[in-house]
Amino acid sequence: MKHRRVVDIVGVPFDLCGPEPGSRLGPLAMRLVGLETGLQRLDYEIRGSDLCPIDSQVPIAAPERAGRSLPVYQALRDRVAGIDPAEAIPIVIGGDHSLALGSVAGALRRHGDGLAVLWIDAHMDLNTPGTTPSGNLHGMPLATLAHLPPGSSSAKQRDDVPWIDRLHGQWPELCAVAEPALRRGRVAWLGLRDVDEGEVKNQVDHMTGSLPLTMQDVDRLGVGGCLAEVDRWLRASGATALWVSFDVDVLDPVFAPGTGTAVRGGLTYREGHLVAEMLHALLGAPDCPYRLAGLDVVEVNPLNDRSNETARVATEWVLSFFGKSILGPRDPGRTERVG
Ligand SMILES: [Mn+2]
Repeated sequence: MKHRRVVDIVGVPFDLCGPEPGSRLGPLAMRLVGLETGLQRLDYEIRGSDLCPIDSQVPIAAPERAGRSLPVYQALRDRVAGIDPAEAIPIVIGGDHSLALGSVAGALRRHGDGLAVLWIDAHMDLNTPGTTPSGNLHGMPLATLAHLPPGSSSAKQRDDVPWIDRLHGQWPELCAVAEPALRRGRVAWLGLRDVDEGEVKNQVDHMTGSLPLTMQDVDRLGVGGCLAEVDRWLRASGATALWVSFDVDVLDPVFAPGTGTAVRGGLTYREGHLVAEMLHALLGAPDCPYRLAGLDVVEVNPLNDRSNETARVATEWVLSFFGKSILGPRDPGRTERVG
């Protein structure tokens, strides 16, 4: 009997930690354009459900948000940790990117030290209370996962983020969601183009061995060259599992306008798909020493969108990531040679 692959889709309709609400509708929007039927057509069995119902309460005052978010991260962590990697692959659909604290923390419980993360995003998401310009937790998940020290906040931050002291107080609790912490050399970024000065400092000072690939790297090396670099880095680091965190804002806003913090100069539709297809090929290669731990797809915000285009492009990306190809299953592996 043919082995059926199983995916466990965890929708997280949660968006308290971006600039404005709306990405709580992302999981629904992606289901409505056929995420599940598309995966079924690729012969995946679908499990899972949303982590919580869609909350209709707005607005929620900024100082309250981190406290309201903590139980969501903990619940998501426990949910992902409860998925046996031998049985199913977790797909976490957001929601804002702060929820990766929960999803990756869940994967860390399963894969421990061997877990690496590929952060496909226009942003580095490595701010701490000492560097954040906005106070929004969706710009800090990697810093909490890696247990970065909070740093001290500037006078300007105190003006811009009046609840910054509360955030400093909550930092240890937020970091404690991830136990063990993500190893600091085990993060690669792809598609960076809007990075805060403080994040660069955090990366240089604390993230020795991590691999930041920017849009300029994509321009110079192409998607294929960048992914070959990621693959080399993963093999050299001895990683045994890879969590892929896909923020739809890595795509150019021409193709993915429905997101909270769009930045021009991103991946084209074709480049985005090539990333997905090549990751599929890398992870499926017979000698690949690391296995797929799971996938986040975040920051689809239908309220900023045009005709649900962004949920559609994100869904198509997921299908490519899970093996959809132009010529179907008989496509003779043309994307398998990388670099
Ligand atoms: Mn992000």
